[in-house]
Amino acid sequence: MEGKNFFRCFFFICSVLLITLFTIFNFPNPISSKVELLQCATNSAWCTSKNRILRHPTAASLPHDHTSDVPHHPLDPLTIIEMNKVHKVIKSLFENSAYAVHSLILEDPDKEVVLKWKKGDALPERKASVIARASGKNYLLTVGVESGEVVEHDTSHISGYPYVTLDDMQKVMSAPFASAHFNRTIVERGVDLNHVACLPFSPGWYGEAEDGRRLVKLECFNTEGTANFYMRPIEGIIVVTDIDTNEVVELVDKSKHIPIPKAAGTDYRLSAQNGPMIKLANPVSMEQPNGPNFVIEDEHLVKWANWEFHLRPDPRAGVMISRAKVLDMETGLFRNVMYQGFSSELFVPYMNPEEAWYFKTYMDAGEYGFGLQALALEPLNDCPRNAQYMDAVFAASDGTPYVRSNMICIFERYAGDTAWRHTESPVVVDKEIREARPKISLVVRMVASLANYDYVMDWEFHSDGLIHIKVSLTGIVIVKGTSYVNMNQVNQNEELYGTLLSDNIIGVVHDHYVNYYLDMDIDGSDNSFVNVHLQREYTKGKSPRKSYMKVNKTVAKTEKEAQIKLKLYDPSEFHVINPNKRTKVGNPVGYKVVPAGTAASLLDPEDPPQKRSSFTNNQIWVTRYNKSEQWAGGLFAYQSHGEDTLQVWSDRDRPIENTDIVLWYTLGFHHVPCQEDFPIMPTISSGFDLKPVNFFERNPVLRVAPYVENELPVCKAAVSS
Ligand SMILES: *[C@@H]1O[C@H](CO)[C@@H](O)[C@H](O)[C@H]1NC(C)=O
Ligand SMILES: *[C@@H]1O[C@H](CO)[C@@H](O)[C@H](O)[C@H]1NC(C)=O
Ligand SMILES: *[C@@H]1O[C@H](CO)[C@@H](O)[C@H](O)[C@H]1NC(C)=O
Ligand SMILES: [Cu+2]
Repeated sequence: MEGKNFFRCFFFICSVLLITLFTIFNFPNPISSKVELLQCATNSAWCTSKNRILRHPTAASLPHDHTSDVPHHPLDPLTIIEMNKVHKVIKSLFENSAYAVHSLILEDPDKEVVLKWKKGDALPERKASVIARASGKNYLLTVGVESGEVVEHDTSHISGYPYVTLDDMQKVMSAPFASAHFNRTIVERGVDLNHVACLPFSPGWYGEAEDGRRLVKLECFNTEGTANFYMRPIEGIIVVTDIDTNEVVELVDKSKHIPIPKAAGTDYRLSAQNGPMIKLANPVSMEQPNGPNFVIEDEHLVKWANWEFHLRPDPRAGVMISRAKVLDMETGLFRNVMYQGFSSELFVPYMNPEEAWYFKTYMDAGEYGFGLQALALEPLNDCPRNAQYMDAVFAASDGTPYVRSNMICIFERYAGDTAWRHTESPVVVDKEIREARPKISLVVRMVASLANYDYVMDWEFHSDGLIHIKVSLTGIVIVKGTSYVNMNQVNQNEELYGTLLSDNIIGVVHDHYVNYYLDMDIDGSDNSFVNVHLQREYTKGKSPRKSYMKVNKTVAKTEKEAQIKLKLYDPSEFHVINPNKRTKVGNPVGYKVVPAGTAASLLDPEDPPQKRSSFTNNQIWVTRYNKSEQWAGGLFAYQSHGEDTLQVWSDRDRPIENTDIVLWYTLGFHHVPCQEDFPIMPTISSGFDLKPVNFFERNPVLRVAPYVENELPVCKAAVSS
């Protein structure tokens, strides 16, 4: 009670100041507002202000109705108005007979057009790229938003199907219950038919016998007594179903002796926890009394510190970053770094060849739509208090738009790290020198929940020019039922395909790969890829030293020369440079990709899943820019054979020197589950960097001011009323 009065008192003292502050903030006079802020911070007015407790109500973070949105930039996603126009065209095209829209997105204007466009210019013609299915055929269409003109592209040479729609999934989930055999085997296993959920898993592709039908393999779970039904698999039942007809094609009914794992201890919800809690009694938060340092102009153009980029949600990739440019403090000019970057495909092969498991080799972006599965973020826990959110407008399977709110969050991060520092001891200089600068970055985040698994996808921009691309895995490991409850029951040589995590539950070994498309344009589109090889050189008696490490640079001439498998004892750096532009001292300007998450696939290259996801054959690839080569696992990844993949494009071995090139990076994790992953796994992360190399003339964050005590707010937890 006393605390509350204390805060109220401060609120009154500071309220006058606050009003003054708001008046000042409305004028572009950063110096005077900063002075006022200092006074207020010491009085903690910010700490009790409504703005701190409710998030800054800026235009970008207010829930907003998108019905009248208009595009401002050539790369802005299609608006509701535009999608409705395209929807009409599609409907009339199929003459109101049955069709399904699998994807309806902006068709990016040609790169030259976007590069030439300046704010204030008229927008280039708005076009939609539509993937639809009707009468058992895939359609790839370009639709003029205003003209209604339709161009159909021939895709008859590409195998596979577009990603399943939410409608497809919803409809097919009830298909097993039409089978009397299915009902019987469920009841025989002691499971109540009212507590069964069947999830549609993509079947992969294992030979031509599976062609000609769009299939799913449903696996069923007992939902009784837990929200975490994934821990209660009804092992050995796979219901192979035709998505188009909902007809059960085959029922695999094995492993009847395996019991359904118990529900106890599987629920992860707060309400289901009993026992002592780990308590962090003192809350930790990041305070930004003056609001964020970034602005989002015209809904999609993000400007922060020395960075500027276009950000849009995409139903397949999730987050698309375009036109990323960094301000050069030496010249005051923005410089191009990356034309476009996004997660192009995923590959998650489970390592169990048995009948109910062998097909589990998911390509989540191409089979399910990575962005489509990104649900609303949970403020304060998915993203910090100082985050702002961006909504997505996606198309439903009839082609009508809907809003996915809070799909992406954008926030500044101060994690207590240093951007650079040095201390010089007074032994050498008269007076000790201590210089340190805080590292502050900007994070763009999305979380895709692919049924059981959650992928937290971050793009983190640093003011020293570095871009950190991070994937965090959490959520629920897909498990296999077993009759074992203790390892002492398992024969020494018996293959479990995983780890016994709990009674009757095996966490099956698997991998996760995420391939990134990175169209680097370092100071322009014509770039080269350089292998900066580090090798051992011998001094041959010319020095007391026997050997040293030497740098040997080789420019890759063709695509095959840029198929890179990382080697720990034969290392290289990998640079994308602009050979036509040099620094003052004569080095070509560049960026390097700094690998991490380097798990490499151990599957046979001719194994069907590996062929389909052959982008995991190398960690780094470089291809010649081609607008239609975006999806590393193929345009139609679902049941694809693997003839439209990054490997196939790269094997054309086109010239890549001093031309427009695309860098591809495959981030990988091997995952041998452990007991800590039960019943829900603690987050594990890995990320790689795009880092400037001889891009700037000098340390680009030299002229960053340090923090001083008075500038930072000191707040207590928000007072509840
Ligand atoms: C199977 O069980 C479900 C749920 O009780 C029921 O709705 C359905 O009609 C049953 N199917 C058959 C073929 O009996
Ligand atoms: C540098 O590397 C290239 C390609 O591996 C090799 O052919 C060449 O001999 C190397 N040069 C030196 C000086 O080591
Ligand atoms: C561009 O990519 C498409 C799809 O892979 C291919 O058919 C076409 O030949 C490519 N064009 C060039 C010039 O490589
Ligand atoms: Cu995993």
